[in-house]
Amino acid sequence: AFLDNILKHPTFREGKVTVNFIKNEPELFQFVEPRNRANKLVTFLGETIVNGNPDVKKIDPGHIFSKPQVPDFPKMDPYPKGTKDLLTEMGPEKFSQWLLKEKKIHFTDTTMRDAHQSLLATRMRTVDMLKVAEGYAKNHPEIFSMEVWGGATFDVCLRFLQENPWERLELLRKAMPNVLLQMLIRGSNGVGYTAYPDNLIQRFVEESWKSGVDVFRIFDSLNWMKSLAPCIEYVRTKTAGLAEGSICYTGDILDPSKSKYDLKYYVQLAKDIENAGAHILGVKDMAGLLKPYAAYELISALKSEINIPIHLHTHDTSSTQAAMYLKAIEAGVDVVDVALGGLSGLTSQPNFNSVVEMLRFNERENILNTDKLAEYSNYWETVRNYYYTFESGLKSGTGEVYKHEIPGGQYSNLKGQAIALGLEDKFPEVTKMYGEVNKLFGDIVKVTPSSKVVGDMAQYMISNGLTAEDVMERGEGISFPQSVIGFFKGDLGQPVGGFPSKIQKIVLKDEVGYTDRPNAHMEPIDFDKEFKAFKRKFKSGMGRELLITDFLSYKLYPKVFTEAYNKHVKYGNVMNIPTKNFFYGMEIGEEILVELDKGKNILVSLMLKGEPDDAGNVSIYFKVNGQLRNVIIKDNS
Ligand code: 3PY
Ligand code: ZN
Repeated sequence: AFLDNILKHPTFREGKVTVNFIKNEPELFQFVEPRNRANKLVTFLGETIVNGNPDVKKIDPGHIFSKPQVPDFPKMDPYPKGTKDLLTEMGPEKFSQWLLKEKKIHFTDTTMRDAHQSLLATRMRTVDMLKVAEGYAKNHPEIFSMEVWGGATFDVCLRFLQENPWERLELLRKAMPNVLLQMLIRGSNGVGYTAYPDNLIQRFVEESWKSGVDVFRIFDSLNWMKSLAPCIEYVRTKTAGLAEGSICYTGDILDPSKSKYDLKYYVQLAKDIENAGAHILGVKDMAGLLKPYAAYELISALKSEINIPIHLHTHDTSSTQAAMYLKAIEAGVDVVDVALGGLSGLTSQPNFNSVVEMLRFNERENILNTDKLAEYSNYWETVRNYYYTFESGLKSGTGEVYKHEIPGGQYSNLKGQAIALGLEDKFPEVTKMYGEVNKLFGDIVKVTPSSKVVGDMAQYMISNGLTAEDVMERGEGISFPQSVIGFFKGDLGQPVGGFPSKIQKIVLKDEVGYTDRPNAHMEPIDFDKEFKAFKRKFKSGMGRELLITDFLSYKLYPKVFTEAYNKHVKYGNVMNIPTKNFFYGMEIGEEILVELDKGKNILVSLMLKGEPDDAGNVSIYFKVNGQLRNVIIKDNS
């Protein structure tokens, strides 16, 4: 192959070889690497063709995929000035004051984070985002921010998509340098489901900023200031970004029978968040429980009590949340979260395209090119079709959400888990039980990770035929899910009003809970020492040097990172495989172009798939850049 490379090289063919030929053309020596990488890639495709992508539980062989149209944009033009440029110019404090004075309503586009987290179990791949990122930032520089990172995306990138979440962020940053990029961070729980050492969260915030995050939406799953405040402080001291400390909204402030989370409670929490140094107040209505008139009251009260801008987030599970936005905008909210039409509605955010129209000719309208927005909506609608296997099946809005209070981001996931546990038929019972578990646990704020605790308990009770009374009466003999035990111990912090003591005792049995910060029970990380050990442990196989960001991934998700790493060693870089082939394999005769690495493309076609031999091995023939390649895959069926 080496000789072949030399013979085919234009310099050689044109007879211009000099003594420096090899020195000048170092890639001639790299023939083993790309070939190796191409082999890894076809091994991955072969695996998917023979055994399926293990993440895909159901395939519809008749499913029709159409080609998404990428909207036009002025490719040669520089990026128009946007909010990121403003932040750089002004710094976070002045930027926050600028936003507060803006009359028009501003928009955060959640399409690349919460929208697909809430509709497609977070499975959206980077490759589908990158196709439109540059054009979107050039066509719509008026957008306040693009939510692109954090929440469940970090875990899902590594666990299911075989992608490096940091690489996703860096690529999007490069493609959208003019608008603010936003992430969701779960306070002391980072982007995980449990508390981590403080210096890990601090370093995580710092590296997230370096990799491209500008707006840090920080929340705590129990609205606990002791988890929110340190994270706000890290953003203030370790970055030049915006700390958006957030209230998680639950219950109904208009319902006089629900006094735990009333207007007074939210106003006090907002003041605490402002006092902790937040540049923006987030109001995070993760389940879509904030009703229009409640929003008017809440936002009006907050506007008169605090002096930082207010950024409102919701999920349209009930299908009435555009009305809620209207009332919040009337009350003076500064920014609202929306998703492009094709990935909006239901458990996702309200429809961007329609909300822009809703406000047209109003004094707070923000003029955007809605024809262009519609093209992007169409793009996402078509792309969504490639992820059909991850759809939750929810077809219409539901008023039940006011009863079960399941967050939009959890709904599709919970459904997937219920299917995996064989509880699909019982899903309505699971959602009902979710509401009952909430009451049993003392009516808590439910958002990741506290929502996962409630979900785990509900599924556990349905699987075991248990009722709330059973738990209260015979709970001593029940071994509860691990997440439930951790919750009652205090691993997620303290709920508003403390734990109900009877159920806490039933769950913890002889153990005792604690009331200080869970982080206080953790050793800080010795970065120098542990990073070195990490590099020794995972020394080769990545095809590149291991970075501090890899180490952070490992510390947040040791098992998930290790598995992702092992897959990377085996299959190489699979992030650029087209989504259809990544999830559903290839058909005979199909030809795809895959970027192996920057500018290095290979053309792969599937020629032949043999029958399993006696040992179950299947021979698969590909053509890679015109050359026949054979891989042998073990059929696991
Ligand atoms: C997350 O934490 O991932 C959420 O989206 C919470 O709403
Ligand atoms: Zn959300």
